[in-house]
Amino acid sequence: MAHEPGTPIGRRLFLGLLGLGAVGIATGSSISNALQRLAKNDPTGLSAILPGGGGWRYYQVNGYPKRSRSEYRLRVAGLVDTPLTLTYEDLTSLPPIKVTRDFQCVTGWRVLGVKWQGVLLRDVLDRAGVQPEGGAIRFTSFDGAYTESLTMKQARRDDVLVAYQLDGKNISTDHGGPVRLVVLPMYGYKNTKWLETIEVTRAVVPGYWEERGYEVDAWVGASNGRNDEPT
Ligand SMILES: Nc1nc2c(c(=O)[nH]1)N[C@H]1C(S)=C(S)[C@@H](COP(=O)(O)O)O[C@H]1N2
Ligand SMILES: [Mo]
Repeated sequence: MAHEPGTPIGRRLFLGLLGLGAVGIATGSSISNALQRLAKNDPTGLSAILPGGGGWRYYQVNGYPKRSRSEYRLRVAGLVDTPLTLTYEDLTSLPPIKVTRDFQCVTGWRVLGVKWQGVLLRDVLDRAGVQPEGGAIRFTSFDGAYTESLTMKQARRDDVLVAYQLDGKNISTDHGGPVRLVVLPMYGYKNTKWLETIEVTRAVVPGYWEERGYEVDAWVGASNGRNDEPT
């Protein structure tokens, strides 16, 4: 959560909330809840100054689905020699990879120095064995709505992870836990939260936002008409 219970709320932030008409306070729900709602649906950028918020927005197009680590399964399907159903422990027993990179949403917000831990998508693909005609990946989410895509060449990069930790902790439900995709060189929308299926396809099938106008190749600084500095 963006706001840790018990953290003092600064005067500047409090006045900011009043300015926004944070009715939660007036109607008696806790300030903490008001802050959390604000951080999740931030019209102002104010959540960037919340203690512990660090600039994150929480995005979801179809709610925040919850799945525990023990009930979690990742399916690897499509054009593979051996379709797989991996448990959380199957994933964490693959060689762990740690990376630190800024997280950049195409709408403009950025979180500096995010630490991820996970496994290479490539390692997962190699366990299943990609067939020669497999040219792309289609990702689905257990939110039942979100989809994404990568070319096989992109999917096999050293900076594309199936991630299970964020800043040293298990990835929270808000952030797409227990397992989400992390495509470090691309904009946030590639980073499918609540990852459920990795399907090898012949060609790219455009994902949720790609059907709504975002570029299929989502390189930070070189796509979607933006010029953010890659880091
Ligand atoms: N399942 C799912 N994954 C998603 C999204 C979403 O709405 N649903 N939003 C995407 C977008 S646009 C961004 S910027 C990041 C935001 O990650 P966060 O919610 O952890 O901040 O998640 C991406 N992955
Ligand atoms: Mo985004």
